[in-house]
Amino acid sequence: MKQPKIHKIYNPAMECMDRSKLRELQSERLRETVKLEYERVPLYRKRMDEKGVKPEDIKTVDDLRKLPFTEKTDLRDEFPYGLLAQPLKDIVRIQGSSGTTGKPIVAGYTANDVEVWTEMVARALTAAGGDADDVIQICYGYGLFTGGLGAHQGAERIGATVIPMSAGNTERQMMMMTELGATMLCCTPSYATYLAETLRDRGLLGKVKLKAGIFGAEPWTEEMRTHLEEILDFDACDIYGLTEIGGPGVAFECLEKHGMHVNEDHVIVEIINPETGEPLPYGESGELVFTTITKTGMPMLRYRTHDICRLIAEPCACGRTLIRMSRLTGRTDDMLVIRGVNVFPSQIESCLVGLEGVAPFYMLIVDRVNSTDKLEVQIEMSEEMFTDKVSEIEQLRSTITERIKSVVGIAAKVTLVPPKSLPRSEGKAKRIIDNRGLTNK
Ligand code: DLL
Repeated sequence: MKQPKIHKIYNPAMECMDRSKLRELQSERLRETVKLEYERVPLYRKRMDEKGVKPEDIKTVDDLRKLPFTEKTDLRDEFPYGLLAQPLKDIVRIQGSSGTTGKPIVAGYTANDVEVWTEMVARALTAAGGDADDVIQICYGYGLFTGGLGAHQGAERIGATVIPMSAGNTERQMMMMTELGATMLCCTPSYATYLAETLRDRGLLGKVKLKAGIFGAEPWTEEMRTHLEEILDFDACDIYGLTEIGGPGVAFECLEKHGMHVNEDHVIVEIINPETGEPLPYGESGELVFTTITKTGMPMLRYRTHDICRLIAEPCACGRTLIRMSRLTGRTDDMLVIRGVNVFPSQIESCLVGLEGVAPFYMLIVDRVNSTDKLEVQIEMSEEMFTDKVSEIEQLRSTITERIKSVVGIAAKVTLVPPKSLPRSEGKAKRIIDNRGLTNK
């Protein structure tokens, strides 16, 4: 039997604020942040001067659009300390992006910023039903990546018992989870799936006490949630964040599981048209942009995330008044354009999860043959399909091919590969191999 859902509010004063009061608070904090950036960060002063905007022109949230955008390239160009608004002696922590290519993105945090971030994660854990009675197993990587330390700080803040496993070593993760009685799990959704399936295959599910999991750092789907919840009989909640803005916890799901509440007393969120940069109304899909309003070490004005989603303004049944962001449907910069069609890995995933005979591990491989783009989708078969149901493989392959054609709109070559043959990741899953040498902007 599932536990009854408890709608906990970590800090009701901030999470359930009247929205007009929240807007006043945001405006006040925005004014302070803009002043700080203009006085301390040469790049922001230059950008604002170029636009003819002075700090005193920014009075309320409505003036936000007068401000320049910040891009990931700005962080690379100003690497490592060019965007700091405080002397290095006041920076207590450096965190970095988990990306594997190019120059790293690093962000400096003051003690205040670590505190803000801790508060955001504490809210996220509480919203998923966590409290001091919980034993929280963290298998996000600890290190420059914000996942491990971020989840850790939040878990300690709510008084939980933390098992700081970091990523990797599945055998050990399973042993600790079952022996120490972990009640909550924090990791990427792809690793959670791998762990869940391995626990199931080993017949260990009876020893698992998990009541909730908080999964983020990479895109996942509703189908993946259902799959995980079916195996582990718990609540799987989404959590979003990025190094530049404050790590995990920028937005989090409550047990209603219908979009992630944005911590709007710490950040202002906008959705813009990625082509024109114009703000879009609530409900429309576009690029997510954040302005931090309580960070002091490396505040960000209108940071373009390249993540695509929509904002949900309707009140949530949990009682929080914080706006919600939908699941991400992709990124403006990892979107594949294949024969003129926009393809997101999450679309392929939605065609697979729930199908008997396949594991949720797949890879998109794009090649250009005689000027035509070809998409191959490699998908792992389940152990059972591979060993006992060989006669059904062809039928499965054609079902998937049809699904992909109807969901994505293009034909793909589907290859079913043996179980556990695709590379596993302990961090973010790598789902695309693009051999065309294109950048899909
Ligand atoms: O991934 C922070 C994080 C750690 C979030 C743990 C959640 C849990 P970065 O490494 O800087 O930070 O990567 C940020 O990851 O712009 C998104 O494209 C993607 N991302 C993060 N959370 C989600 C999510 C961390 N819930 C980038 N769904 C972001 C989809 C996500 N994508």
